[in-house]
Amino acid sequence: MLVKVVVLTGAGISAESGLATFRDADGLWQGHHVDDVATPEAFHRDPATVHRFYDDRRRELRSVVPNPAHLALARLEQVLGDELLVVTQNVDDLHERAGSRRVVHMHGELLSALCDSCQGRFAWDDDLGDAPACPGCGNDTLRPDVVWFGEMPYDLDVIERALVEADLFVAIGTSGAVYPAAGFVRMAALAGAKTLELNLDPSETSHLFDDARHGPAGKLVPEWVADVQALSR
Ligand code: BV8
Ligand code: ZN
Repeated sequence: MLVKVVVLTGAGISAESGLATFRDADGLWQGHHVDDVATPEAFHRDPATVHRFYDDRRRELRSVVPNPAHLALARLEQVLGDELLVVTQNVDDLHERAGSRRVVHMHGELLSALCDSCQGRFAWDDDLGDAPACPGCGNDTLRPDVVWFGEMPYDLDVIERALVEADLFVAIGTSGAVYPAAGFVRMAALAGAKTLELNLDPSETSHLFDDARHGPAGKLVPEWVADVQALSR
């Protein structure tokens, strides 16, 4: 009997691939204040600093690879097909490089550029700091296609529909500090889903989950996927 599963991932699932998380000791927010690099106000105030922050992260993507947690979720998609949806807060492309196809980037993607003039979105794997021309309208108004604080996340309608239909909601490698993502466990639980947290340590919303397993995602996620595969045989 196939179950409908929604998996929410955060920076913790990419930590073992060598990408910094946000809040851990050596996290991204340590080097920069959120308000200096991840708000529309910061971008209008000082675009060069914001571009440097995202150009560095985009270039860093080339030096990392998916880890066993990403690969296990791609295997799970082979088993569950359309019954699985991965909703990620991450702007990296490691889920796709691991083979996952049913992935929603609610906070955008580093490998995409958004034009402030024509609102066009373009696959992009180069720097944006040197103000390249927009492929759509030619203006030099391209910005990182990421959702900054105060901006509306992408595909909330698709996500909310999947949450209310889910039999199982699993959060992996997320601190539960940023909304509306941190509220998804409540939405899924209210709709009758079972809820599971897989995280290095208890998150800020750990108390809202039916079940929680704590440890590195690279170990927990393959174990959990093996359990689901055994169940769905
Ligand atoms: C919005 C893109 C209107 C850019 C990001 C309600 C209450 C309070 C505040 C708000 C609220 N509603 C809205 C807000 C405001 C704000 C917000 O939440 N502020 C917080 C700080 C209080 N939210 C917004 O502004 C959002 N927009 O609300 O629009 C609206 C409202 C309702 C409905 C529609 C619209 C937009 C927020 C998006 C901002 N952009 N990213 C970029 O990447 O640079 S957020 C960014 O930070 C990430 O995308 C992610 O979402 C968040 C970081 O969280 P995590 O991914 O969880 O990472 P973190 O480091 O915190 O934790 C890592 C975890 O992994 C830890 O628990 C650690 O233990 C664990 N871990 C570490 N290693 C491992 C591991 N686990 C397993 N294995 C390991 N090896
Ligand atoms: Zn344009």
